[in-house]
Amino acid sequence: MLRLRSQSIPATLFLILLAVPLHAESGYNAWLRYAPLDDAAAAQYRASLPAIVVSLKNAVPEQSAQQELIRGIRGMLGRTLRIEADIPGNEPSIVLGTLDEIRRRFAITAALQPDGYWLKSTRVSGTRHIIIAGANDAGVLYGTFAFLRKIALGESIGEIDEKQSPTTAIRWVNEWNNINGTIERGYGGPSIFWENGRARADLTRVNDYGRMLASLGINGCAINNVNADAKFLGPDLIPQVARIADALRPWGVKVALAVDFGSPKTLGGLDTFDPLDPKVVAWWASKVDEVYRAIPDFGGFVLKADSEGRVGPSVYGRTHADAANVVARALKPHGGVIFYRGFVYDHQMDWRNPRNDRARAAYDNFHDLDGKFDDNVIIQIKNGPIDFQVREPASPLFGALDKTREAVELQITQEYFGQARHTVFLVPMWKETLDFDMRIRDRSTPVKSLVGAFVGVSNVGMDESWYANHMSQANLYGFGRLAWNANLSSRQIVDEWMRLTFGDDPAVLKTVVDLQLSSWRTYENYTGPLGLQTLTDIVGNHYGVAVEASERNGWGQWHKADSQGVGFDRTVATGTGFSGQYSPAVMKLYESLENCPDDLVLFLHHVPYTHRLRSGKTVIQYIYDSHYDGAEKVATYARDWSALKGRVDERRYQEVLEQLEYQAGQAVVWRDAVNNWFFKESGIADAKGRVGRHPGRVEAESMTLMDYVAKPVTPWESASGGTAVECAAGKCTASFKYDGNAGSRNLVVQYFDQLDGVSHFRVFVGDQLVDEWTAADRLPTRKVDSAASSRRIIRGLLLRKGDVVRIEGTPEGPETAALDYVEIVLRAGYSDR
Ligand code: GCW
Repeated sequence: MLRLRSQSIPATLFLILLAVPLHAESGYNAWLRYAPLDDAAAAQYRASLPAIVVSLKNAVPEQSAQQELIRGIRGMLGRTLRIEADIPGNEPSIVLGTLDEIRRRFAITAALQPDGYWLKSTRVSGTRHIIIAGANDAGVLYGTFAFLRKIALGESIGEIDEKQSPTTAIRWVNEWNNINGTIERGYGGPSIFWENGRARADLTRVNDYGRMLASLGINGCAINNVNADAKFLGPDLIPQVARIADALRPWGVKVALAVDFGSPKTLGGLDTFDPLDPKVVAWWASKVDEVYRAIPDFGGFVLKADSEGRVGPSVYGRTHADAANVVARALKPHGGVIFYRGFVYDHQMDWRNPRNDRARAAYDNFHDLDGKFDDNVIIQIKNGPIDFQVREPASPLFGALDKTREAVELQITQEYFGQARHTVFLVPMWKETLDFDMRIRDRSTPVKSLVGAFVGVSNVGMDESWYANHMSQANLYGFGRLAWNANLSSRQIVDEWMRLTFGDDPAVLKTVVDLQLSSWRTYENYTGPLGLQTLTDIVGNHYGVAVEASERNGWGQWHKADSQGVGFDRTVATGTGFSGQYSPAVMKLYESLENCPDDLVLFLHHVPYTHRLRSGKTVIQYIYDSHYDGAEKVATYARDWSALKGRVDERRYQEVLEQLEYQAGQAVVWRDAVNNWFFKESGIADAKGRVGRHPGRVEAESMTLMDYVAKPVTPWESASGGTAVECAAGKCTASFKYDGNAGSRNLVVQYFDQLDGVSHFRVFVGDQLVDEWTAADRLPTRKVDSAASSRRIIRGLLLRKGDVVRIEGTPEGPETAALDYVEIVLRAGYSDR
């Protein structure tokens, strides 16, 4: 074997080792990368950090804490801490333990809430020790992560004395995973938990996910879809759930399950699931006993009943309290809780009745039951009254339950927010809900003061980066940080996340922080502003634009736009009375058109298109302008990110760039679709003359077509001119003559990429092939529609008047190599290179 000569190697080898992660980051370690600190910082920490670690307990979470500390210090400082069994008399050490253990050894203590921690530098007979004390075992773990975070962020640990306790005791995630490995509304690949009806054989990813959760202080995880399969409580699966619990336990994360209310019948073989029937009471009790025998630290259940086709207590004329309590009483002796979802509504509502209003449902279903729920029932309330839309007011139910425990449910997975293909940082939106003052009894009562638990619908998957978008990780990070301390600001959160995830190069930091902080407003601008909701295809994939999808059906997400006006009258005076579900002070704000904030005006009022907003703009002009602003802004995101080449590791640089360029293209699709729709409906022109006019655009249907056939697209607004050309032959071409001035131009090809085929495209100028690509993306549609609409930019083509541009499409499978239009422009996307 070749032996390296040791003298000259170590320094270079060390540098190479340090350099590697910069070029090959997959995002797997998210904010827990422990990237090497720069030399000066590392030297400082090395000088002040003890070389020894002592854990006062041998139990699991402390052991994880100790291992994490070693891993983190090794990564950041290139030094391996030595484990000692006991505190050394004359050498500095880092000591991990609960407050009780620390008190016994150091005779110092502090007041902490459960899960809280204390980072404390102290001296014993002149020797310095750093204490990481937890109120309980989990607190030791959280303190360790906090300590490592401080080092990663370059904060001083010299004379440290910091206490933190979480503001809410229960901080859980829900994973809408199915037993076959699919995830409802998951965009980061298949389940990390389940595969083919069983827990995955290899649960390494679950363990690593537990580590990520613990780093944020998240202490529970419901590992299956709330549209629950009763089988999860069956004798085959309980041991499987126990295996998953084993993988999460080292990180202090309790496992929980979503359950089906019909289980006593479907699974238990009873002839009823009536919550008041003694047989049903006994069934739940014995089932829960069985679960706790397998998993003694099991967290509890999540229950979606009487909603979206799930069975519930209404079958027997019972109340939600009856339903929640029968399960709660089974869990109670074991210390378990039940999260009962407030997301209960009728999805078969008559849209013709102007009094019907889905937004009222949660409050109407629950407020009369206040006081009837057992104390281990927590009503899990989505942030808004509809369903995770781009903007909603805070759910009035938060203010309607005086005697009942409440949880806020936030959606980390970006169902209505571009499904991880768009970057949208949700923390600013969540904070609006959490900080919203419900003015209960005319006193300051922000939502965050009313909720005792946080639940985030996370839906990570097997994708290396967990969500298939590096930027989306910031939403899990932000959820966890807010669940721990709802008073942190969005900027603080994103700044931390950013530095831990990408490092602290000031240019990168500024670009990403600006991008993330503006991204929600940007997304709202090019989707559904003014409280219109997302305007997406709500009866299909919840992804592409489909303005009318929410109208004239029972799902109740109506915006009620017609030729005269737009918006849903939810006032007490003339509408559905929704605004009356709030306290008088909030009602006053929402009830009158004059007081209502512009951002929610169409959520609460029906107005003519010419209504002037508080900003002075008309509603219709606001719709047009915001869509242009939004699309323009995403183009700047891609441009600004592209300027970071060489400052971010190559892989993540490329992946983020591709994502942002794609998003910039989709923002144009949204812009045109929504604006064209409202233009057609209202008949009012854009004061700035943009809507319906696209300089340099050549519709595919107006080109010279060989074998391509023009077809109408549904809904019409999802393609330019309402029409696409599709290829039914083996190969088709569409060509046109360029009649602009000579010069360098960008050529934008708007084509459709469905998920059931991989078409091939080639573009020629004259006889010269200038670009080719395959439509191999996995977009969530089989149709030629806005979700499939994709963009290819060919930059810097030197064109002359009279040049013939020819696009050749070769379809594959059911996909038809469909084309929408070509644009020849000076500027397109983020740069003119
Ligand atoms: O947002 C909607 C989703 C459903 C989901 C439901 C819920 C799990 O479109 O997929 O079902 O909410 O929260 O129960």
